[in-house]
Amino acid sequence: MTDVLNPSTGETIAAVAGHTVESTQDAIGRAADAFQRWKATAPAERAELLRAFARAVDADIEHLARLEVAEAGHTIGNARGEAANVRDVLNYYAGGVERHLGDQIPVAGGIDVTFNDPLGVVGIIVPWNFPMPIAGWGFAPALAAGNTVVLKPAELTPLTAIRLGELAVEAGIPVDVFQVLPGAGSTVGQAFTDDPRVAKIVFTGSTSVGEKILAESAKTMKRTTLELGGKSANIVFADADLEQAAATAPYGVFDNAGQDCCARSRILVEDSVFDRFLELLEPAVKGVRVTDPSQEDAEMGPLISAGHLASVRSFLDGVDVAFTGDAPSGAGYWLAPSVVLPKSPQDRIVTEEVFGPVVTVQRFREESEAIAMANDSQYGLSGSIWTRDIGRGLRAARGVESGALSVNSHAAVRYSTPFGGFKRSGIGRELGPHAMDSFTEMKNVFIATD
Ligand code: TAP
Repeated sequence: MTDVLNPSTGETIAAVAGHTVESTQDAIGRAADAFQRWKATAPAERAELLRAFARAVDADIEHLARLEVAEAGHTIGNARGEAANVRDVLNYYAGGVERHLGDQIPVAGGIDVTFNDPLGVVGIIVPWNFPMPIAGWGFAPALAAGNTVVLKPAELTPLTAIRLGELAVEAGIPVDVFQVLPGAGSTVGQAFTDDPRVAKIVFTGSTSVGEKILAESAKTMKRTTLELGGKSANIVFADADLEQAAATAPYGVFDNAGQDCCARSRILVEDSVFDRFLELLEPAVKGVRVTDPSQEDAEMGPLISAGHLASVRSFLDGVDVAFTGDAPSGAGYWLAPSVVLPKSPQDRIVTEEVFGPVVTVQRFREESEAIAMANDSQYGLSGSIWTRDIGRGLRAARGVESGALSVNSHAAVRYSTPFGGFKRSGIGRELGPHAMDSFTEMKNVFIATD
């Protein structure tokens, strides 16, 4: 049994039995059997079952949200939005089941058509930072495309995933089509990667584990979608609405206590407005309400664990902290939002993913330098650009090597638009209109008519 702790208090809230390698292999075997039936389900029926699942999630939003506040320390407002996101993603891909079209291609001597065949069993490995949405971004399109799913939540945050598994069954999703298997990454996750019956792995988490999964998946030629780390830039040009850019910058990085692969954790500010921007940023950071995440007005909660808090704190050793916000003291894993002025672009705090409520602010002199600084990273997941010049906004958005950029906004992930990273931020795209393609093999069939 593994204890699940409330990160706001450090208290144990549940104990969850983890799967073994053997019980994981049994579950994969049942998922492989269920695949034969699920892929043969009539499209309209599969779509209706996913809509029923969405309705079950909708009816359970408050319960799911309270679980997420308790196990992950998410603010109650965010947690409700995350449960609603699972519902919305299920509905979105339910709408895709009957619209996942193939092609008819002009050829001589017959007709040529393509089919989107499901892959089989899909293994989804989920991290602790957004336990519900990240699970849904994988299982909704996977199920819609006709695959069965085995899903491993993070050991730190298994409770909402377990509940989603129950809701699927209550909604009528056939047995073994969607199984949630709590347990350790080195046991359950590794068993997914090792098993030749698993056709695809969807992994979200650290770049180091992602690299391992990619290498090991090659042995059985598994398809992979990897969503890994980030070190995204928030570029503020001198012609931007500075008040708006400064007021929103804290929420672009400190949301979910900075435990967000899309966190805009490097603010790059044009030299001529650097000092003014910092003057505006300070009250905005101090205004972030860091408190008990179950309170309706909470804007930031604790970090996920004592170990992670120590890891994030280690980035603050020996750096120049310009100013901080507030955080509760006492029990729980709290850290005040912190703004750092790095000494060099090579500082660890500039180059490595901190995954906590810490942001650096650096200056640039011209557009080309801003883009070069944004791209001076092994990662390329997200980013923001603030300017009133639409041409510059578009040039910068095209120039930054990142998968999901926003101009005059910190919007990152919408279920109707593609999401994923360049460079070492990952492989493949989740969400958006084409996500079901990555859960199918395209089959080409030629039928002679002559
Ligand atoms: P990881 O170790 O990468 O964990 C992510 C998931 O992978 C968890 O479910 C984990 O299981 C599982 N896992 C671990 N080893 C595995 C293996 N050998 N085979 C298959 N699955 C395995 O991340 P973490 O330790 O939680 O966080 C470390 C750092 O990763 C963070 O500080 C942050 O920088 C980054 N991170 C990034 C993201 C995103 S969204 N890109 C999310 C979380 C963390 P367990 O239950 O055993 O942990």
